[in-house]
Amino acid sequence: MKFAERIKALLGLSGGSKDEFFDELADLLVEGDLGAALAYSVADELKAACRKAGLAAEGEIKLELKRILAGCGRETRILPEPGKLNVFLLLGVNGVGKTTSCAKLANYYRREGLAKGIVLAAGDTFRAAAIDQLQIHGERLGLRVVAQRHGSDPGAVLFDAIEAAKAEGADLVIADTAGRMHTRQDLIRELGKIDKIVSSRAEGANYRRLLAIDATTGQNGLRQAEAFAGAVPVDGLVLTKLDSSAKGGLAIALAKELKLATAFVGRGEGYDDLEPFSLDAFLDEFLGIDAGR
Ligand SMILES: Nc1nc2c(ncn2[C@@H]2O[C@H](COP(=O)(O)OP(=O)(O)O)[C@@H](O)[C@H]2O)c(=O)[nH]1
Ligand SMILES: [Mg+2]
Repeated sequence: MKFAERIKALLGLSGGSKDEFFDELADLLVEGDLGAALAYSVADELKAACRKAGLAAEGEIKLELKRILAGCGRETRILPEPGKLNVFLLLGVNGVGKTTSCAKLANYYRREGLAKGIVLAAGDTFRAAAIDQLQIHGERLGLRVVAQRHGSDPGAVLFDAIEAAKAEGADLVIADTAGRMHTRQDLIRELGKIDKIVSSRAEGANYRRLLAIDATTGQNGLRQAEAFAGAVPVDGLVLTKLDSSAKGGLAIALAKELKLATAFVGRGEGYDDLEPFSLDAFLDEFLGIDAGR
């Protein structure tokens, strides 16, 4: 059974406010990637609220649970500011979907008419394949890709891309970066350097750092986010692979534990498989609440 269906089934069985029900709910929330501490505190808060207000009906309990989770979650909008140069940098560990998200974001902003001109920057100079991968996306999307040779300085690639955007009158640079394990302090520190270069080269620009987190990694995502957010300010999360996980409670845990807001969710490998994160819609999906009801 899918996670949302299990939550729904459990809530359907509530029939009062037995302790057992709240324990099982806490376990389900742990499975939904909320993390143990948060799951139990949410279940306790729900139990107290249900007892206080005498909530027993499935619909009432569900809405109360949604209200509690909504109080923990955070959403944010990462949008290009008109009339300015915008630089969006994708960060994260290997394989989470950074490069793919660069292409999806470019596609999204262009489709929605939110950017006039977009330049992609191949800031992952660590792997030659990553440069090719971004170049292929650029060809398919009809976007300029600024790249240098494999092994070159990512800061220099970003500098080039920013200059190219200025020269062309493009208003958005979306930059890929090399994946780095959150456990490698040296690589994490190197991020701080890239960040400084962009901040100084793109003075006056709307500079945003997006951290890509794979929704299927569970609580490890928290450790990753903690390491990255400790090195550079993170403006928003891209929660990728929500199509493969269908749990996604990690978004709530990241908001509650690290105050990180989710900006986008990825739902597949295609260019259109990216959407702005809506906490309200996400919770309906997470809890199996029929929207429009
Ligand atoms: N199912 C699914 N796959 C994704 C999503 N985002 C990225 N991927 C896949 O994950 C793999 C790694 O993506 P990539 O962008 O290369 O990750 P990077 O190492 O962080 O740059 C690729 O096969 C992507 O197609 C997503 O939202 N859903
Ligand atoms: Mg990549």
